Amino acid sequence: MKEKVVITAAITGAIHTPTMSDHLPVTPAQIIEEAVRSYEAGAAVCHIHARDPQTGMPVPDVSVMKEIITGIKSRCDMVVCITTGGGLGMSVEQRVAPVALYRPELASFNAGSINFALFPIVPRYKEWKFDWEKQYLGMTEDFIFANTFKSMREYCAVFAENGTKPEFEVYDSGMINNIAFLIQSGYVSKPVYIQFVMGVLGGITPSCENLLFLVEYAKKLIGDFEFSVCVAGRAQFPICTQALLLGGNVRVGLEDNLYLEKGRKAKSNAEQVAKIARIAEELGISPATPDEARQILGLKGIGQVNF
Ligand code: KMH
Ligand code: ZN
Repeated sequence: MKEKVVITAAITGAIHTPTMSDHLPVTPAQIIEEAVRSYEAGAAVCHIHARDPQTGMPVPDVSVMKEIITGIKSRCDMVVCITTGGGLGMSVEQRVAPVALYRPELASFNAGSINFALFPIVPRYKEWKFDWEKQYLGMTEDFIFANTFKSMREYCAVFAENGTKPEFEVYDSGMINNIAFLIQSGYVSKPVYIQFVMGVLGGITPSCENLLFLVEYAKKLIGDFEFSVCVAGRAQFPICTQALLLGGNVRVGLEDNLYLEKGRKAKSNAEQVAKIARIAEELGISPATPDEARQILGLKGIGQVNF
């Protein structure tokens, strides 16, 4: 086990919709506030998506993204990890645009294509706060989250040109093979940083056996690497605790899970960060500061970003 853990707060994402929780931040001001409060609770990294401030719909709007990331940077020194997963239906060009514009230290890099299915959630709700929500979720019955080898090669080039470290989002074991291929092809260099994303319908389910398998399989194919774990839904805290025991880092936040515990919605991202920080401390592991996280993840430094 390590002594320090990098806690990432995934503030809002592009999966949950405003109907699902009153506490989901959607405006730039709310997202900035949630990121700063997460930092105060122990998060060294925030993972950022942009939403339409009026409707909460995920949008590929680089000016909204800029408002959010500059707002966070003006208030704390946490690492800003910009999404390149974006939201459902965005083009690969729209998704990667903020990397070239803002040259962040870290950005997500989805390591392969999957069925990204949210449609089973729809019948749980009778009324929606906004018109777009039902259609957005429902259309995923026929949706592929496309990350082809061509677009991954192009993403590698954009990341390298801008000194942005890829955080490889791995939803299933085949994606580890994809990363090994990108390394062997010289498109990306080691050590890589992997975020194991468990619990998306279309990807691997969260279980202790599956996480152990992913970590061991990645060791076999890639050798040394840094990793973090995030889980969609209620297994978030148990599996993140397992990640701590395996020497990994953790991601929590309302992007992945709206609850703090069974039957109790989280009122903020910071509540979830504080909970995982507490669990880590009990295990003798302290939350890394942003600068310690930069060291652990091999980032270029906050002085090198373009925002
Ligand atoms: N929302 C997660 C399931 C990204 O932003 O690039 C995956 C994610 C993807 O965080
Ligand atoms: Zn995301």
